[in-house]
Amino acid sequence: MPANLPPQYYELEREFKREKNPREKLRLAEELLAMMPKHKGTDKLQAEMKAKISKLKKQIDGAVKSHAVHQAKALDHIEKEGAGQVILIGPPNCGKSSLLETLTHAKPLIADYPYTTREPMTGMMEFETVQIQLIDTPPISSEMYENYLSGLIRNADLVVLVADLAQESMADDINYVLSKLEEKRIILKNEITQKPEDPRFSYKKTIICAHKEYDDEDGSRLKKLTEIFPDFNIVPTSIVDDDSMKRFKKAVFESLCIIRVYTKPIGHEADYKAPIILPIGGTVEDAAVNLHKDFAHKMKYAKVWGQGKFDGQRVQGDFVLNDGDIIEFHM
Ligand SMILES: Nc1nc2c(ncn2[C@@H]2O[C@H](COP(=O)(O)OP(=O)(O)OP(=O)(O)O)[C@@H](O)[C@H]2O)c(=O)[nH]1
Ligand SMILES: [Mg+2]
Repeated sequence: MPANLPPQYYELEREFKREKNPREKLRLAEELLAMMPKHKGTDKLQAEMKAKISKLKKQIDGAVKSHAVHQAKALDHIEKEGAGQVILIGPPNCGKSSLLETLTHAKPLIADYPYTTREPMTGMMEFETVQIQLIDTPPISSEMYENYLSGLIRNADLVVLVADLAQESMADDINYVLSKLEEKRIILKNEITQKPEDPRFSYKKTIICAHKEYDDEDGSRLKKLTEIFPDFNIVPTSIVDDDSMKRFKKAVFESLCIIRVYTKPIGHEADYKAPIILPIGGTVEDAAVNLHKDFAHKMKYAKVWGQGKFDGQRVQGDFVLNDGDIIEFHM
């Protein structure tokens, strides 16, 4: 039986063969498997691809565990921590490291000259009851693009593209970043409603941070930015404006499209310290699985407190939860 593979498959396969980075190779292998029509004619091909995927996973796993690689630091991948991973990217000197320093306990190098940051650095940003991981990165310009940035960006849950309102060239600098990433097959978008048609590309949810807002005295640069990038959510910020930092945190949380659900042991108060994080649309069953993989089978029903429902409403596994809901599981 012929495999009848689409032409895009062969393009992607060539890409896969050329790729040297194991993580990127794994991503492409998974795309190839997803693209394969599932019928008798592709049985062997599917099995081969699954074997390649498993081998790549082992290779990556082994590399992470190996002391030598640990020492050399794999810059293209940072383990996720907290409720979401957010990567700060942008032109040189726009204030990425200053944002990391202001919003987390991290102590990055900050200077009034460009190309200060040489390697990614992480920090945890607190927003109400959750911790969000921020990654500061080296700048992107015509003089510099660290190749590992592509992997880091693809893996992140959200991109914050930082524009420098102190620079006349701020819109050109942002356009340069957008086009450079497009060259690397990463498209930054305000909203992602579907996968890219060409599987070699990745879409990444992005907000623009219009930074150093006080350097834009008459607001003309912010106005220009909103006119040039009307599709993006633009958040004006300054590290000396606490309110703007609060707005920034809120915008980041909302853009992550997640909800916080608090658990409540029967007869006790809810635990607000360690919420369960679910994607928007997450159900009672998702929350149960998140706690423990067997929990969902054992659960008979749950009680939920929150907006738009009566207190202690009895619900089943398919009940859709909202941000801030409190849940009590009954076995
Ligand atoms: N006026 C003003 N200056 C800021 C603000 N945030 C950062 N800066 C200044 O901008 C300069 C660059 O800041 P960094 O945080 O090092 O910028 P960066 O984007 O990390 O720079 P690279 O690592 O070189 O890409 C420093 O002099 C900061 O003090 C702000 O909100 N307002
Ligand atoms: Mg920096």
